[in-house]
Amino acid sequence: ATADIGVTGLAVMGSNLARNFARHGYTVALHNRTTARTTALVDAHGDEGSFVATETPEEFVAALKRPRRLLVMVKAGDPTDAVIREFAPLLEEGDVIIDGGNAHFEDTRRRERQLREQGIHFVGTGVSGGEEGALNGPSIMPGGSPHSYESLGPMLEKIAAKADDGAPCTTHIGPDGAGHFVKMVHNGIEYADMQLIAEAYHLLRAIGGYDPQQISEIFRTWNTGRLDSYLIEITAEVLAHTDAATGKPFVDVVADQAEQKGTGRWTVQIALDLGVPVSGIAEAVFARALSGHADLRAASRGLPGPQAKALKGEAAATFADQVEQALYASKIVSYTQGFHQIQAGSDAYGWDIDLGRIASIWRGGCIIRAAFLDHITAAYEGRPDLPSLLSDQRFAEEIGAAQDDWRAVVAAAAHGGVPAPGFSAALAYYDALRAERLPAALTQAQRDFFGAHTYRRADREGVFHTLWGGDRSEVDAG
Ligand code: NBP
Repeated sequence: ATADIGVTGLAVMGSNLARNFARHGYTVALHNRTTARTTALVDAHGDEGSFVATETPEEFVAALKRPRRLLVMVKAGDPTDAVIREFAPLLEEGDVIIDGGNAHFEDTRRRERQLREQGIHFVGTGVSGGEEGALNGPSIMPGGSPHSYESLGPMLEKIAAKADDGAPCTTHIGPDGAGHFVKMVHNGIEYADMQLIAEAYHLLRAIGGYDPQQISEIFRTWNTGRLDSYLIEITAEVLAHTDAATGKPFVDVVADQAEQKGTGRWTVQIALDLGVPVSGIAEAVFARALSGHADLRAASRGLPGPQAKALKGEAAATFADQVEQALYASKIVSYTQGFHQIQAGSDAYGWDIDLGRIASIWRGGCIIRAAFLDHITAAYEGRPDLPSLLSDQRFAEEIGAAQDDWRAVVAAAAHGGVPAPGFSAALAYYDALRAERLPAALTQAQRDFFGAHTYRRADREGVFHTLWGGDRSEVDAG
């Protein structure tokens, strides 16, 4: 046995991760259900490092040094279970199976539990950065036992992206499903970031009166400031692109129906279970869903509403600055909500996740990489028990300074009839948190009225019920 690690599942992600390991000096055993993929990889890239191509699961396992490290990069769901069923009987105590697919964290918890009984470490691992990241350095979010990280961590740290300060974009996230949970929320935040950027574009076009080329320039400028991020950068590229067939802006020839694979939806489903208000992520998932209802949209197109009037000159430029403020403020809210969800997951499952470390490993390699994440890391380093990102002085001051423009943009969207669910939901969240009193008091009173659900009083301890159907006197319901 000569291989330091083995990769089974050699589609784009598995192939690129295998090459990444090999380029860092590791000997990599290769396996794929269909051998043609293994052969193709060795033919095309065999000279990049040391590979051991294998055909059968037995050969593959035999090629691995002990404790064996076996990275599974197959389609998430049943294929992952099939691969585990195939390989687990061939492994021994202390060996490590790493699942780098986009698994649901509950599946990861189940698999970890089952394999633990056999003495096998199961490391559910989030990998972000797409195929390019897999090859050149992804952000890696491994869960599993701390023991497994001792042998695996140094290898992951080698192949991971490096942040600007040189730190590797990986860390041990926490036990069992913690890695996949954090990857899931990462993707949820990614949905929210993308939705906010899309709304900024829409507003700049419909109300600002800018064309895609000009908006590309605006994004390019934003990318040199506090919004500096991969998603802003690629947005500028997309908006500057012209369709070769028609000569039109590319964004105008793409069908306006956004698809999704499921991690954003999972984030919202789990947030509902945990009772965490991730309204920005939810709006982003629903915005994609709404866009896909072509028939409903066609049937609704004639509904009355204002026609947004485009601003000109100085007024348009001022509006663009306001949109930048609204985007930044809404982004702070998205991350506040996402980190709240990670904290809630960590509490519910006993993962003890270090939120500052999470922000720090998202600084490179992944889709939401952004300069902004440095400030989140600093916020949690300064105060590990920070109740919310909005409690951090820097973020509180920034959002405070942005709020007038943010409100102006949300108002302009409403007046102009331009949907801005992400901006609006973020602002509503901010104002709800700030509120001295919420109308939840009325909601709870209604619940007591129709269902005798009882209520607590703001002025004294206890649980009460009002006899709504009788003399409306209050009784002690404690
Ligand atoms: P795919 O998700 O397209 O999966 C293809 C691989 O799964 C092939 O190697 C295929 O083998 C194997 N496979 C299947 Br399908 N069913 C199998 C089974 N029953 N037994 C054994 N192998 C089976 O590949 P991918 O796009 O490279 O993604 C791999 C994983 O990484 C997925 O879980 C994905 O969600 C995750 N991920 C993807 C990205 C991305 O940007 N694409 C990013 C981060 C994570 P075959 O060749 O024999 O058909």
